[in-house]
Amino acid sequence: MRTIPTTPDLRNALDNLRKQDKRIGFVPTMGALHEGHRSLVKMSKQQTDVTVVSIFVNPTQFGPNEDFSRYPRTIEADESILIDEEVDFLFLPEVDQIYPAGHSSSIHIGPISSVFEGAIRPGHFDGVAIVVSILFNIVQPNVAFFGQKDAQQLAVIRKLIRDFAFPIDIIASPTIRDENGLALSSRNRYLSENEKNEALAIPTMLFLAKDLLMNGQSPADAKMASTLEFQRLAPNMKLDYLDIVDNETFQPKSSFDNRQNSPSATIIIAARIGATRLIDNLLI
Ligand code: PAJ
Repeated sequence: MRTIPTTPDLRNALDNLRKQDKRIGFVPTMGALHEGHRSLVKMSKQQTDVTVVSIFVNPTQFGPNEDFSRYPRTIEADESILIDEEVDFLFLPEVDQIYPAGHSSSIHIGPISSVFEGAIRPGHFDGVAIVVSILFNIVQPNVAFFGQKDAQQLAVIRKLIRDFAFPIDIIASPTIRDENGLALSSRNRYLSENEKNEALAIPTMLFLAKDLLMNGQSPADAKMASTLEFQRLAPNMKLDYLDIVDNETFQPKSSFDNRQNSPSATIIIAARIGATRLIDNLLI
């Protein structure tokens, strides 16, 4: 694996490979890598000729009171995972490679970026949209891989691709969970054992809501029943939201057709335990 810290060096290396008609796969991350990230890398290795991973803790997607400065940075462990997976290039830029002095442009994706995660984290998806666009322009991949774990981010990226005509295929990868069902997240390392146990109410609630919807309950009824069950199971957690939304627009669904073959809705949840905020979802 070659670790490359600057944009021109990465461009040169990839230009040569592109001339040889190599298919380039890209996995953008903020590091603190776990099995969820590893699954994206494995997908890229299987489906493309050259895999580029970026690690960049993007300041523009963190709010002023969020965890940017304490976001876990574990670069040595990350590099060894990526070497193990035989990644070709690690792009590891400093802030000035992504946002050179004087950088002032922004991207606002529209209504989807101001509901749910976007409502609670104002400006978050604008920060994701600008950094992913810049990374796409630097790497110019054929395919980019994103996790279903961040369902709203995935929908924002798909909208970005359509609205700006990026010639890049987006592939979504299923959420990787631990043996108890908790979705893996770089932020799980902040949780104590007790908090981790209580956080299991999140996947329990998701699977309960799915059962209720599949058995014909309306989204409103399924939402109410699973909210009550969540509060019973996790009295110390603060629920930010729990809802059943359209996959593409993230607008709440007033009805759900349980006979459809492909998923049309997503059950979404965000909750806090102590100082840690967790999000999860289930496609139905
Ligand atoms: P980060 O949180 O590091 O996540 C990088 C990618 O890993 C995202 O596509 C995310 O959805 C995926 N991922 C995280 N946990 C996962 C899990 N348990 N199973 C499967 N995939 C998982 O998301 C970001 O970084 C940033 O917002 C980024 C897109 C890099 C822009 O800065």
